[in-house]
Amino acid sequence: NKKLKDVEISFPIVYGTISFWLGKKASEYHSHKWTVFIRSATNEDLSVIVKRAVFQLHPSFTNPTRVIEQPPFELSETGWGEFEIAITLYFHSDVCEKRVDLFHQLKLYPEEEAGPQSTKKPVVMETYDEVVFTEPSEAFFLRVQNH
Ligand code: SLL
Repeated sequence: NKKLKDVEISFPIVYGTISFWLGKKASEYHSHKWTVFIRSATNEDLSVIVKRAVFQLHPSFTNPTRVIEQPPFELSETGWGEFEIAITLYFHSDVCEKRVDLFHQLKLYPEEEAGPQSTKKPVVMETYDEVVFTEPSEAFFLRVQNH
């Protein structure tokens, strides 16, 4: 598997959370429904490079290590509290042997300026980033070219 020197492949991504307050359906421990996601920032299929995304939730959740092996790389939960979610990306073997760790602070409650909580206005928090692969294999390079 030939490596291409002096070539860099950069993959723009967006990861974050979207959270809905449950309003009348809220209970003490399940006041919000939220989704954590990671996707391509340019509407590419992330599964071209990503084999698996592992989301590490707060230990108060049942089975806090969630493994997603198909797009969309996301999961939804209900809960009451904010915490940091660790996201680990594993790539296809011809893409990269290394993994990437990302961290995202789950946000459930709106900023004061945004007004009171509403079931109609989700709280969105997302981060733009780029995953860069240096000296890609020729196979991977050709695969992204054709996409
Ligand atoms: C806090 N440090 O105290 C944080 C912890 C944990 C949130 C927040 C669990 C829901 C469930 C849940 O929402 N945990 O029991 O399924 O704010």
